[in-house]
Amino acid sequence: MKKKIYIGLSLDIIHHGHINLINKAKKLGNVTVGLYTDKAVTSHKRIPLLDYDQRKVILQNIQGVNKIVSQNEWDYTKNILKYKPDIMVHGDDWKSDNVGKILRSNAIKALKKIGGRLIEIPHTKNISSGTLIDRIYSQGFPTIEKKNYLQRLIEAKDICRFIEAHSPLSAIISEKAEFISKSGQRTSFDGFWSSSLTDSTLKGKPDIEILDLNQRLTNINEIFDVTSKPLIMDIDTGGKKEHLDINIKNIERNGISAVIMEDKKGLKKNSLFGVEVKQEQENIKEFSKKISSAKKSTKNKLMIIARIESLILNKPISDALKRADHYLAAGADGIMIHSRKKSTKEIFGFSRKFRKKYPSVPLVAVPSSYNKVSEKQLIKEGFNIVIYANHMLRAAYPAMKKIALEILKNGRSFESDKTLLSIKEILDLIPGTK
Ligand code: SPV
Ligand code: MG
Repeated sequence: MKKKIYIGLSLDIIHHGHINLINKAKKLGNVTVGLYTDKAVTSHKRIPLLDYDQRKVILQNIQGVNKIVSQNEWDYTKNILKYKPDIMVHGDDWKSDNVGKILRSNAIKALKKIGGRLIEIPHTKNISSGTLIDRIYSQGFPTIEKKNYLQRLIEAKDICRFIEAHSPLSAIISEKAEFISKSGQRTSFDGFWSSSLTDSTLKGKPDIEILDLNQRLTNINEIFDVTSKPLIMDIDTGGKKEHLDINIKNIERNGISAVIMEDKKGLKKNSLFGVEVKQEQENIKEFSKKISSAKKSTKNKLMIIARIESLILNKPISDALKRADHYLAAGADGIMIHSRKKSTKEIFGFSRKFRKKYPSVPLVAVPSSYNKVSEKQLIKEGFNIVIYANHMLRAAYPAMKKIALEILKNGRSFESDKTLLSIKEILDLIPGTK
């Protein structure tokens, strides 16, 4: 009887390295391919360009593949124990990768349990899906995919993690940031938040809708020039309803994935002031009209997320829930519920009731004040997107202030040098500087 051979593939971009692997596996027996689901890929890296079903069609038409099963985790253990292959085949390149080493040792342990063994094939030189995909993304993110990309991300991930980007450099830092846990779990940010607060602060202006749309879009386009992750834009109140149609079309054309529009009116003040300043919530009917009109202006690529300010203005949870009903009926694609409390009591009071009624409507949290909350808790309470709304600028400001004062105090910069990026590092930071 032919031996059972197992290989795991994400197969987002097919290349000769895959064919080489399949051909070698084929010689050993009947090949089962564990095709990574979108969720499995996304738990480790970017969401695949092609979704699971599209990738499966490709795989079904590749010679030498006898069976396709889905692999739901980046780790092989579960599938090895389930499908009990005689041999698992893998490229030997995973030995030189930190996460790969952990996967390899887990796979060897699982194979031992079921009496199987591992055969490693020399990695096909000068090719990897990762490099090809990076090359595609470095060309920019096709506008048409942006909306789909965020929606697919919401579907594939327990929670999507967005971080404020006020400048191209802050966005580059966040795009590249990656944490690998001891168990080999890779964590990174899924995209950017263009914040009205930090965009305004960066320009030394108050967060009162004083920057015009073109200033905001210029900043965003500069970020898009050098990064490749989706962006959610804070559009404050959305401005005058007479301007909304042109503005929304402009925003969509610029490749933004979603806007968040808040239900305030008059001179907008930052929500984190709460009722310490005069700020007024728009009435439900008027704001619902704004949502419908914004939605009509899109070509259904841009998501319109309605932001409810009831809790900010000390109104009850019931008011927020009522507004959610109306805003969704008006066509909103998701809801952001905001709170400035330290405790999660009110925000979870809202999310529990909301989730019962709307099991799958995207729900967004911005835990700037209730920052003890963990992503795990937010997932449990039904949130789909977490936005770290101002953290990159809040990190930069004290660092810059400290250096400015130190230079004044010491009459030179020598003492500050140890906390600074070295001259070599800054020269090497952006490719092409040399
Ligand atoms: C922003 O980042 O500008 C926001 C979130 O709108 S908050 O500052 O909390 O209002
Ligand atoms: Mg704002």
